[in-house]
Amino acid sequence: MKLFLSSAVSVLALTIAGCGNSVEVPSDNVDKMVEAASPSSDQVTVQDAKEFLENAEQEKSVLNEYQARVDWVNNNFITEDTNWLAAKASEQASLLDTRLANEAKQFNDLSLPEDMRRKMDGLKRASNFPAPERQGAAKELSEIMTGLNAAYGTGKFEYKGEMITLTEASDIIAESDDPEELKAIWEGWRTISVPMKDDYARMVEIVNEGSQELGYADAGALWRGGYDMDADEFIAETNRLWEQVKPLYDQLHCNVRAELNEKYGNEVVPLDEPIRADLLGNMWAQQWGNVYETVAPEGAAEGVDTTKLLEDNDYDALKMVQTAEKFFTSMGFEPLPETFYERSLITKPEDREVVCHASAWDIDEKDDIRIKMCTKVNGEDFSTVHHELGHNFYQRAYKNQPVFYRNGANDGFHEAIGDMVALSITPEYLVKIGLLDESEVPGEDADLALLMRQAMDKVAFVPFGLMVDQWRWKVFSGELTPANYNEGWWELREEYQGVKPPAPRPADAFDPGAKYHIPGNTPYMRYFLAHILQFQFHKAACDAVGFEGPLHRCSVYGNQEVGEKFNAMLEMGASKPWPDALEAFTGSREMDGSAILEYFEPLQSYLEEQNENRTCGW
Ligand code: X8Z
Ligand code: ZN
Repeated sequence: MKLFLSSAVSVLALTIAGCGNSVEVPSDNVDKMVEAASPSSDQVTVQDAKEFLENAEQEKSVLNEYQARVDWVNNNFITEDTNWLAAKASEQASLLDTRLANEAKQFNDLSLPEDMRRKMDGLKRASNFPAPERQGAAKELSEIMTGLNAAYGTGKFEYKGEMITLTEASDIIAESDDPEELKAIWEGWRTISVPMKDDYARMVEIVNEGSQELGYADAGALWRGGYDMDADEFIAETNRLWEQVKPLYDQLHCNVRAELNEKYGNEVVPLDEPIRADLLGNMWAQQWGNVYETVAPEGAAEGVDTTKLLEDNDYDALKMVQTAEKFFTSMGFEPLPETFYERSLITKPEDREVVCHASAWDIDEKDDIRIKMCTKVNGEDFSTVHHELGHNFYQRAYKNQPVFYRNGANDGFHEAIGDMVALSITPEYLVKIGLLDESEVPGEDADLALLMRQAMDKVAFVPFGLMVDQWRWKVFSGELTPANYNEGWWELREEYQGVKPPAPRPADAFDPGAKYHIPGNTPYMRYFLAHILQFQFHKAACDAVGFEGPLHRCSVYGNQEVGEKFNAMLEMGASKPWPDALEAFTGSREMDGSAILEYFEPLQSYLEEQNENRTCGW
């Protein structure tokens, strides 16, 4: 089973089901290797390793489908009992992962064909949250992780005498421009995570112990080891990518702060300080699109308001999903199976507790793919629907890979697929699908507006995408202890994003826990990488069709040639190091921020002009 993203439990078992699938070990020279086993391998042979991997794949297939189904029910219907079941399934998965990872160690010194070595390495990182071998550890870990996920999913707080959910609170953060109200809602949501802190700290101890048993310094090192490069090199790589994008972010920040200052005054938005995080239209200030109107370039022609178009055309959640599906099929991908529509959850049920955070699921690693989303009819969720379907189409493209390779080339690829497709939602595309009238297509003079809207989500996100796991890396390494979890979080928020809380935080606050992926235990650097990769993919696709205009005007809707090339990358799954997959589609072996810079180039010039007489920075 593989889902993107969702519950704690799912993350425990990182590899994959495919019950009944025959197990392939696509090495053509295993037999030769058996004869020529290295001298250090006098106890175990390559044949032993081959059999071990075959059995491991079978075992994981069976358990993962079971766990996926239990998890699906738990995330769609959070109760005492489904939490109990999910914790049990997670414990079983965790025990299996730990056993297999430890058994794999016996082959450490054996010279293996590259493909088998890759699978062995993958096995050691099968879980991002490994339990240690000692009795009771997997149970304790699974119970904590399931509990954290459920606590987030059911979180509510009192506002004006009523208990409100994240969905309701988010609407207020998106729409209100009353600083007092925004502050109250922002602080209110953060009360739900206060009780998580002790469990979180205990979980960190357990997964560090498990990671150390696997030979990693801590769980952060285990996570950083998943990118076909040295863990330290990966840190340098993320910093390099950030340095590329930072000048653009700094300009955007400077302009947004100045516009918010005009709106709210010096008291609320001082011009030399980080921006108050509750004023940016999003509960975590991770995407700022909801305050676009405040920063809309003056005098520039209007862009396109997708929310309004969807509303005016009577779109509902189902139609949004079908429209996104059509984008993929227009590129030559097979339509989604009927079961997708029968089994997915696409609107928020009123009668039960669900985890509303959007996710894509692969229940059996064959055809039972689904999404779970409390979809609202707006532009943001229209993009998210494409994001989720990107996961599903990727899952289906690599379903014929061996079990251990049914995954993204790296996790950033998985997050970038649907986003790349959504970059093709241009005005011209909206005309093609009947959402916009030909006469309403904004001219070149609206490019600034289009780019500003996009930057408020995509550029604003980049430092947030980077800092979340920088925080977790520090937590895992012990550089941050429970006593300074929260200060450490806000130091990074300030350093990278230039945002600050609306008021000093209480001593017991655990603000990281109010962001889904912390209690949901989903690594986050994947989204940072995806924000670089999606533009790289988009540029490669546009180059492939010979598009000559500005990148943000390019749409690859209906282009089967691009679809074929795209599919060639997707169907590789994780069978090869990610630079091979990247090269297959883009011709380059390096992740590179120059495509996002090229996309926003006209905006960058505008921002620099706007900021000319301003003091930027914080
Ligand atoms: O969690 C998600 C997706 C599911 S994989 C909806 N995203 C991150 C977030 O919401 O924080 C997509 C963008 C970043
Ligand atoms: Zn995703």
